[in-house]
Amino acid sequence: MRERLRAAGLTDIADKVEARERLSFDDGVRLFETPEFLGVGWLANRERERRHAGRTYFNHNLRLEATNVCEASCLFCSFARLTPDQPGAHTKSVEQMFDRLRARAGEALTEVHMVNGLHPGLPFSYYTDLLSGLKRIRPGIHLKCFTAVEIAFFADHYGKTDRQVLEELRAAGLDSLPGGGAEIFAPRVRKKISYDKCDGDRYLSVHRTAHAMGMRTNMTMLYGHIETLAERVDHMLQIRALQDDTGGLQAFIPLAFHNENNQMRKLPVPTATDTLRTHAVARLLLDNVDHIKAYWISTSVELAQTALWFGADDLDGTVQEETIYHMAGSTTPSALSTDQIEQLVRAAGREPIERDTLYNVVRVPDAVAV
Ligand code: V47
Repeated sequence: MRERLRAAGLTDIADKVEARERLSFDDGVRLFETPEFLGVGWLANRERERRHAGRTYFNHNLRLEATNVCEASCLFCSFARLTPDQPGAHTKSVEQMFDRLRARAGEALTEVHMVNGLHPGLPFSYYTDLLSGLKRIRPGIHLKCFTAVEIAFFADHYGKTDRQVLEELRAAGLDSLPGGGAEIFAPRVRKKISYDKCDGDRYLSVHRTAHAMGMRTNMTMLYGHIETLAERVDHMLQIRALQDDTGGLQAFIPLAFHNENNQMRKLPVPTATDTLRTHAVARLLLDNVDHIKAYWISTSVELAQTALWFGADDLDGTVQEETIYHMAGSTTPSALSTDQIEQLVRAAGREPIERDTLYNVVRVPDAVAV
């Protein structure tokens, strides 16, 4: 492989990675542009194995969404409805949400991951009631709820600071923030695809505040639409800079654009090689982030398995009730059991480890005799 990397003019980057030196913006762009796809994957895999060997993390979680009414009009979104009276709009009562969790009483869930639309007509107490009720039903469950975009919306809409919102939600049971809403930070792109929700600086600032309060968070990047490769690198390096300051970020999740039932349906979706390369470049650039997650609902199950050899060490979770991607054309199942995930990881030649949201090991499944 060294010979291939040399022939592709990547020896300097390979040497830096080996010496654990930080890669630059230009290095990132070169890793995206080089035709030496396997070389980039090889470097990322070596880095992944240095950190985690063959270990591959997943968790037993439940996706919930309380409302898809959203005053933002992101062009890529197939899930939101602008007003409550539009066809397909729904807002659940807190009791209906509690029933969704109660229905899983027999399952060894460790996390609820909730993302909602930006609904202008609900009181703030709706969200605190939701959190405290979910915690009452399952006191041990980790509540990973509300993206930084939702936190910024709550602050503006209810006249609070970001910190007040986070503190009040934490007092009600919030444990950490999921990574949604990042899209691409570059204003050129953001103005076009999601012009009326919080900008990249605010997204990062909400995460900074959460980290300062001792909360852990994840961050994402929506790729494969109108962004340039340089804008992807810029996005990752802004995340790296924040992580240098706070250390509160747990995982980075590249999210592959899906093009059905939204205003960007004329664009093609990213190719398989683009998806694998994006996970690989993330592993190499984000030297201060422990985990790169392949979200199987976004990549496809097969590509998520392959990404485990291109820098990814996490497969997200069992998920169970997913709409954002399925409304945008994802053909994956909307749930996998922990047994299925374990088998997928093993079939990919890796070792499954069930974790909780904070990456504490919950269970190391026994290898199945063949
Ligand atoms: O914020 C919406 C994206 C995100 C589309 O933190 C789309 O552990 C592709 O953030 N095509 C929600 N992407 C999902 C998310 C996530 C997923 C898994 C784990 C974690 C975590 C977070 O989905 C949204 C948006 O960026 N999205 N529509 C679409 N058409």
